[in-house]
Amino acid sequence: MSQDSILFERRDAVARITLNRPDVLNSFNHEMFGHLGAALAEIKADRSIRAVYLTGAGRGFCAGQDLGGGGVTGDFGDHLEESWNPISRTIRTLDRPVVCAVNGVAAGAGANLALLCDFVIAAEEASFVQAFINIGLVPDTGGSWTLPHLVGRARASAALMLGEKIPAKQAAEWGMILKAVPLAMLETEAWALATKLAGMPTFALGLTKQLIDGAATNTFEQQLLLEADLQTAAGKSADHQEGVAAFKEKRKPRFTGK
Ligand code: T3D
Repeated sequence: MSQDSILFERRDAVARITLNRPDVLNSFNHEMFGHLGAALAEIKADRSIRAVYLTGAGRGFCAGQDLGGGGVTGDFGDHLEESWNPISRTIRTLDRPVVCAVNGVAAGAGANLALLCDFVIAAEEASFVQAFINIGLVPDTGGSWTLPHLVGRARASAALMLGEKIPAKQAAEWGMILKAVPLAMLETEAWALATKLAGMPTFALGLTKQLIDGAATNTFEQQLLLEADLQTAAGKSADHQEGVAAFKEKRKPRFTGK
């Protein structure tokens, strides 16, 4: 499937999504929410897709909500529930890893869209701007949750309350993203990571994602119990059997994602 504002293609077990409104730094209009939602629904339903790669076309990754023509009209909370929040929930609960290749500036909900992903690799030329405060809004698209968890209160306060550009290298130093690489290396590095993940034990990766998010709110005791539950499930998987067999036979495992 290929739609204008969102390009969606399959390459083996990796689904590639490109935000594609480069003239407005891939900011989201109504149509784009629909197309991204459809692409994510297709990925969710198709278990032969084992990793997702998200990037932007042109010089920006995503400048958040399209502010052209006056921006959002009506109740902003309702708009969030209809547009950004379903995307945020789908990415965080998707039982497959999502790699985000941030090719340029990521602002407002666009920055937080990137930070929802499991692996964020950014071009050194890119930056992250919590632009909400610059237009009198509060952070959304999960940023008020993700940022404090990723970088701690002091740095989250600086990012969210000052609304200044945070260069990719600084974002990496802060632990906001995995790493910053030269733009010329971005696609190669991020794609290699997505391909590697697509060949790993997908079921266990999905459960690991649940554990990582669980740790944000669980007590230590709750987390031990969650680990026990999810290990029961992982222990029954074909990939666990394959992993052990390959270890015993001193060969590389051939994981199927089941
Ligand atoms: O309830 C709700 O749902 C509210 C939802 C809110 C979610 C949000 O995301 S709120 C935050 C919205 N986003 C912003 O406030 C960011 C606005 N953009 C910027 O601050 C800057 O453009 C950037 C820092 C991102 C990049 O700056 P720079 O200097 O590299 O580029 P530029 O020249 O400002 O932008 C290039 C073009 O993209 C320009 O168009 P032009 O002049 O070439 O025709 C600019 O108008 C356009 N553009 C950038 N951001 C947006 C946009 N057009 C529409 N909407 C945008 N968000």
